[in-house]
Amino acid sequence: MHFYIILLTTLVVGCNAKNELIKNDIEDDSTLTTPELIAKYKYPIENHYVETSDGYILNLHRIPNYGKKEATRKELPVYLQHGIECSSADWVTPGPKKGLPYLLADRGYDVWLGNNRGNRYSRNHTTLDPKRDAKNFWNFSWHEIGMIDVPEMIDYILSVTNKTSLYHIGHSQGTTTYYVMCSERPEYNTKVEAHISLAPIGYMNHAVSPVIRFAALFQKLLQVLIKLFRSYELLPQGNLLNLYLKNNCKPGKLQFICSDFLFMIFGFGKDQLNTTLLPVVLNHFPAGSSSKQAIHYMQEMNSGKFRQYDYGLIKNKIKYNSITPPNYKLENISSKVYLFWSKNDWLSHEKDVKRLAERLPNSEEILINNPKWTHLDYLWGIDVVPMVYDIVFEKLEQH
Ligand SMILES: *[C@@H]1O[C@H](CO)[C@@H](O)[C@H](O)[C@H]1NC(C)=O
Ligand SMILES: *[C@@H]1O[C@H](CO)[C@@H](O)[C@H](O)[C@H]1NC(C)=O
Ligand SMILES: *[C@@H]1O[C@H](CO)[C@@H](O)[C@H](O)[C@H]1NC(C)=O
Ligand SMILES: *[C@@H]1O[C@H](CO)[C@@H](O)[C@H](O)[C@H]1NC(C)=O
Ligand SMILES: CC(=O)N[C@H]1CO[C@H](CO)[C@@H](O)[C@@H]1O
Repeated sequence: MHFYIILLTTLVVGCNAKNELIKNDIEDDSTLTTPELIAKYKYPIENHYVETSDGYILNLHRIPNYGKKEATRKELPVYLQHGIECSSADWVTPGPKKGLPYLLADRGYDVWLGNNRGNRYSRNHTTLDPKRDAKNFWNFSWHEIGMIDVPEMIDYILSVTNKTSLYHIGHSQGTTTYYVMCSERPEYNTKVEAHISLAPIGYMNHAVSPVIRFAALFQKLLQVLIKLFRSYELLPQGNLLNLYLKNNCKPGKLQFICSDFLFMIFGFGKDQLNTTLLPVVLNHFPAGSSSKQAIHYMQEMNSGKFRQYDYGLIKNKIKYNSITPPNYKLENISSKVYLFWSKNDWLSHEKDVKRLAERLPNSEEILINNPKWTHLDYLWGIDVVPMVYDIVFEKLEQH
């Protein structure tokens, strides 16, 4: 009898202790920054700053590999670029054994996590203040990120590591900015050994996300409202949505609202959603971007083109010498591009991916072997390692 009571208490205490541990981890991981998270899980971490040619100060996070045994070290660095409203944190929130940067580091890669202008880690500028000079500071789209931030981060990484090329992995907007860069600055094709596109976003007119589609209907009106209310920044850290998600996404609270919020935008798929991880994820996301980035995507949905920002007839004529914006020259992307796509992605639609693939001279498609895979499962899906990352590692090894 006694034995059973002791056993029972041990089990209960044991479980409680374990739950307590998980609970603390969840709370910690929600508030820590990317470098703090990486340090907590005992990986080496470095902070780097890149000053762009137009004055933005970008924060790169690095998990270096020089502490590893020479024989296990991989030759070329890997540079990861996040999507819209995301940051370097979204790659690492699932923790070691799940997060792509950790898995790459375990395999001996020197891992670099980019943060494009405007997100919580890259809000500094040599002369502009994101609040006081909002109109100018936030006057950029993913066009500028692809033309300036991505190539300048690549040059920085290559100079620090003394290499001539690297691997590049992008998720969502992180793929758009890659296509922009290699289309318009083709000399960067040779600096990338291979590019992995997770949920490719080039053309967008078949995207099914009802939230985004609905917003796109009112694109012109939204542009007026943005000017009127001076809301040049879209969903910065600490905004009302953030606070709401922070307070209500904990287990036991109205968690279904949080998951439904993600599902409505990115695609329904409960199977791959880890509800324990959700509060952590939603404390790091959204991380801030410009309203102009969202408007540029809406223009894509409405025009069916993958082209530069549409400033309107007159300004287009002055800026581009044509009343419509120029298309991106996808044929210039000579580097190897692996397109990872899925059938339940509400932003990266099969038809749009196929159309993109047709124009890319050196691409290969990989369809995710799970018909319910959504846009966000590439980062946080329960089975992301066997479904996606194992194939990514295989592809990198081939180069
Ligand atoms: C960026 O700005 C923040 C807040 O003003 C400051 O704490 C931080 O040190 C700055 N970082 C760089 C690299 O200038
Ligand atoms: C924003 O940038 C565009 C393109 O670089 C430029 O034409 C426009 O004048 C800028 N607007 C403001 C308010 O600075
Ligand atoms: C950089 O790499 C080149 C060869 O690629 C080598 O000759 C040179 O010594 C290296 N420089 C440094 C500082 O490691
Ligand atoms: C869900 O996330 C938590 C916290 O990161 C982790 O401990 C757990 O193993 C994850 N569950 C699954 C099924 O991946
Ligand atoms: C370097 C390169 O391939 N440049 C080409 C980019 O695309 C334009 C138009 O498609 C060509 O004219 C360039 O030669």
